[in-house]
Amino acid sequence: MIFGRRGRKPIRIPVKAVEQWKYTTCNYCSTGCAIEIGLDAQGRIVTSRGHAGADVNRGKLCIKGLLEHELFDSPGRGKVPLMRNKAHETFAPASWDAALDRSAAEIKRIQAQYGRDAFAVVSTGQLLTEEFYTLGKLVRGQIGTNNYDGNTTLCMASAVSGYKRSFGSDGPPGCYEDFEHTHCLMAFGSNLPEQHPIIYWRLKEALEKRKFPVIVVDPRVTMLAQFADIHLPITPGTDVVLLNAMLHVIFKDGLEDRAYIEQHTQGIEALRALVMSSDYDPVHAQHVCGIDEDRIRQVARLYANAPAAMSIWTMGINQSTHGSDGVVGINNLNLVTGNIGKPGGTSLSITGQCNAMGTREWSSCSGLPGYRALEKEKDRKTVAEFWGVDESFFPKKRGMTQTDIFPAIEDGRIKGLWLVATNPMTSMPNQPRIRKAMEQLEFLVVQDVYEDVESNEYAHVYLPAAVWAEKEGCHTNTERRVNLTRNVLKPYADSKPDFWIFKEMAKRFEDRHKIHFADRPEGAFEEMKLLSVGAGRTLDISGMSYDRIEAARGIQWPYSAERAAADEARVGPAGALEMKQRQDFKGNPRLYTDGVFQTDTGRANLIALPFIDNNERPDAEYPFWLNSGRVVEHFHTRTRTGKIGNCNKFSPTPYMEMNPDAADELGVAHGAYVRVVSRRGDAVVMVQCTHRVPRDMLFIPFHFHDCVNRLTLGLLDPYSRQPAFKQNAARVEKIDQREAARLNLERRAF
Ligand SMILES: Nc1nc2c(c(=O)[nH]1)N[C@H]1C(S)=C(S)[C@@H](COP(=O)(O)OP(=O)(O)OC[C@H]3O[C@@H](n4cnc5c(=O)[nH]c(N)nc54)[C@H](O)[C@@H]3O)O[C@H]1N2
Ligand SMILES: Nc1nc2c(c(=O)[nH]1)N[C@H]1C(S)=C(S)[C@@H](COP(=O)(O)OP(=O)(O)OC[C@H]3O[C@@H](n4cnc5c(=O)[nH]c(N)nc54)[C@H](O)[C@@H]3O)O[C@H]1N2
Ligand code: SF4
Ligand SMILES: [Mo]
Repeated sequence: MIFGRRGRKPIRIPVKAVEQWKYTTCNYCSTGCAIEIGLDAQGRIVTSRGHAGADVNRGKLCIKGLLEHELFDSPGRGKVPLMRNKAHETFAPASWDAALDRSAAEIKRIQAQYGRDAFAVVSTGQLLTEEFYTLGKLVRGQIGTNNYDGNTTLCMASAVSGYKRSFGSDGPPGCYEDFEHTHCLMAFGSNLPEQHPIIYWRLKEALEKRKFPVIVVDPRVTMLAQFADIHLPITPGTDVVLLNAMLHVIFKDGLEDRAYIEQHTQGIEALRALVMSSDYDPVHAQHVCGIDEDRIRQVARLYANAPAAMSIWTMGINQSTHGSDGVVGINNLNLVTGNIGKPGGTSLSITGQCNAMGTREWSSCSGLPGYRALEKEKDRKTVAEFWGVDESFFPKKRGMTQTDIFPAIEDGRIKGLWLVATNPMTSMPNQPRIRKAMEQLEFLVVQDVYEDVESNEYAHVYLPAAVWAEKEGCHTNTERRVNLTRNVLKPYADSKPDFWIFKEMAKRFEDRHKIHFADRPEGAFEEMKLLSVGAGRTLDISGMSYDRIEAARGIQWPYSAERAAADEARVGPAGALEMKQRQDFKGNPRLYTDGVFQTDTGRANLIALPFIDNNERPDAEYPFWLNSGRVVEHFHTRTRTGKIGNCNKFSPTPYMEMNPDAADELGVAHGAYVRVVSRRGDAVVMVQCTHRVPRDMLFIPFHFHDCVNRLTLGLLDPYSRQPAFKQNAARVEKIDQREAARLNLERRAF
């Protein structure tokens, strides 16, 4: 292939000899891009590309997806299981049998000595859905601890809880296609261009065809804010006040959708009474949320007058002491304006990890598989019968969340922990406290792709896991689209698929319950299909199969067996279809199109949300808001992207955004190292002077170890138990530059 202008020396890109393309889904963020991996004649990976026929990405990928195939043999991967000697001094290679035997024996010892719930399991949003289902079966059906949660408590818990409070069930009701229909889009605390680049591209495409206003609510001038029509630089943690004030204007001007409210909702009186109080009159609310009164009125009118309006949000809402209320507030706004379940009118939580949805649906972390609840007798019975276990083995309500498990380690209620695909040493708030908790564990198993992951420092047993296309199974993305990753290559060295590890562990618990586990992930998927049907269930995947999913490049649930049969009768079997016909297997783009919700009455709940100001706030001693988040090149704790040259090269240094005026005031130069101090600890970072943050705010990406989470407090949301990672107080101190440079070089060891 040759690019370049006539007469100039052309740029040559060597043609790679691809013999075969294999179908996968990206394993980083929740956008859910379809990736094809190219293999040469010897079966070696030579390249990858976005799938042109996939609805989600239509051939596009971001930097992480483009380079993802480089991670299979990246440095630091776990080759064999490791076990620590008794004195916790050395880590030595062990056989799989020895590592699993020891783990099972320690779990049993701890449970016998301290009670079943004294052993906790913390999982993730990174695994395949079939693996989540299998882990749930093992933990709920055999190990029998109720202290089982996922890192989704750091991420999506507020969205889940808000959806349940408003609609009676989890499940984002909209889809990316809504951009094509909407007349007004409001984005709360979501930076699509960096965190979901391909969703951003879908939004840009829609805007190029048809202009509509984009309003961004974020205290930072993010890339998305730069491109917005209106940017609302909100005071951190006060989105609920803005949302209540918008409703105040909507009711005052009579812009609400009365017919929709009357037919499909309940609770309007209490909501109206609260938002009409003087607290939420924009005249007063502006002093709390930092957005001036006229702007609030303008945005409220724009939103309510649009024929269809939609809201999206991510961590700026969820990671807050008002996370769940923020989600309910967004749902209130959309219900009051009749913007649920219609094209371009929706409350769409942009999910985080590639399979954060899969774990919500099938892992049994906070309940039982298929959005079933431990609290409901009928649900406990159905699952107990299906798995062949005694119903009384299930607890009657959910146990601790991840953010409650660590304090319980501190006070001795929990003695043992199994970490599956999560790295709390870097990702949990208040790292000094987490470190102390980890030191106290009698037994810790770490199951991760990388043996150099920080949490492994405290492990007694390390289980090396296979990654991404070394395995086979499904993910569910932000818009409820189930997509497939085919197995492309063998697991690295002696690492094993998580599916295999869970099943091997299950054999060691057969003395409690002998449960049937499917041989292959596809068998587990078939089992999940059976559990997904039932009267009125939204989460129906019974019409899906691996072949249908691959043919359609992903199918959105609900997708029933009847619907699949009708689709096949119309256009033929999945395998034999032309590209155009494949689109007929899409599934359902939207939920609640009939205005019937999953509550007892079928009506959605409108909920009054009084604002309580309970954040740690800047003061004389710690005068800055400390905000944290992400950059495009890195994913989370950098276990993967930190090892991939072209990701790490573009973003190698722990840095901090600081307003140039604030830097001037303190005499801090652009590019200088500083010490940032909070009530929890300190961290050394390089200053990047930028007007992206206001004068009283610092922003630090959380990807680097020993960095921002040494400083964060992480107060919890009362409903979701999700930490407020983004609202903390800190101060900045000057330090010796040579000493700091040395410290940072050491830290860049990879
Ligand atoms: N490149 C890359 N992409 C990713 C990830 C990654 O690590 N790297 N991780 C994935 C995951 S798991 C997730 S959860 C998503 C996260 O995706 P995003 O939530 O979009 O990313 P963040 O940078 O964490 O936070 C978004 C914004 O919230 C703003 N914010 C802070 N406080 C407030 C507030 O009080 N109100 C409002 N309205 N906004 C506020 C911050 O200023 C920040 O700009 O990204 C996913 N995609
Ligand atoms: N200050 C601050 N802190 C934050 C956030 C923030 O915005 N600010 N965001 C929070 C959010 S939204 C999230 S989602 C969390 C993320 O926090 P973590 O879950 O701790 O972060 P990851 O680095 O994704 O950890 C996943 C681990 O799983 C491993 N892994 C990947 N694939 C597999 C697999 O297939 N099998 C196995 N066994 N292991 C695998 C990776 O190597 C990695 O070590 O961080 C939270 N922490
Ligand atoms: S946008 Fe997300 S899913 Fe798509 S390639 Fe990038 S990281 Fe992967
Ligand atoms: Mo996340």
